[in-house]
Amino acid sequence: MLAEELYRPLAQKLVDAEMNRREVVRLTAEYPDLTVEEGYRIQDELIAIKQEQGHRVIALKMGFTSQAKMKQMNVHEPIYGSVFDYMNVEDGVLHLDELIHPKVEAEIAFILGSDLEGPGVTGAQALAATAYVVPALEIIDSRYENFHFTLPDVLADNTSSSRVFLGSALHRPDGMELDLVGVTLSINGQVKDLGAGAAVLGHPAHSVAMLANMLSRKGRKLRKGDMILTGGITGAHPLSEGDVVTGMWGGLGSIQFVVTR
Ligand code: 0L1
Ligand code: MG
Repeated sequence: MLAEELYRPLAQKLVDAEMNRREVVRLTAEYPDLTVEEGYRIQDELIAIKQEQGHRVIALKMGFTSQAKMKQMNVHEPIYGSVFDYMNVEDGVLHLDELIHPKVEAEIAFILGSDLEGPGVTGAQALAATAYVVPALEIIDSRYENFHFTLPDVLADNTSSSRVFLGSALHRPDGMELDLVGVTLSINGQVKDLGAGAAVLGHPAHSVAMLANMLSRKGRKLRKGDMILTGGITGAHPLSEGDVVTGMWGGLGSIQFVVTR
């Protein structure tokens, strides 16, 4: 069991790695018995540190929501983390100097119109509670060397949250078949990846429901106005200086950004 006094310094180490743009060795190299629960507790400390620094959580995010990724990581449940205000990029420019080794993936974000409290929330209930959906390009940037981590490590590292580009138009989900929404992710005019909303647990609303159910184990619930990034529809692709990245979602619009030093 991880000693009580280690949670804060381990979280601080990951905060420092992000701020100094310097990757660190995964925590489980030193603490091989770190558990999933302890990973989430370090994440809680990390969130507390950032809030003490004046940052605000603007969204929750789900990760490992595709069967392929869960199998690769040998996990049976997705993971969740937080997205902070300073991570929301509004000018269409991703600055590599602020990051370690960023990758981009295409997602759909949900904005709730009413509270959602588990356990037992279904995808249909999550959809009914959704006011709007909006396309999102998420930037993940593990603070660990070469993206090498185990499940507790990535939980402690706030699920690699780094930046997000959100679509400018909100869309009502009524009548939309979000599982059938097609997405292409292009870099410099070449389609690098594509997929459909169904890549996310069969339907992205299932991801919101699962998050509500996972949070309920901790006595938490999703609230009206919360934004949830539901998980990658495409894989995550590394970025280089000069890249022009374009995501296009059927019926939801597109997002473009450039990568600079
Ligand atoms: O957003 C996500 O899919 C979570 C990613 C966490 C793991 C990674 O860094 O690949
Ligand atoms: Mg993601």
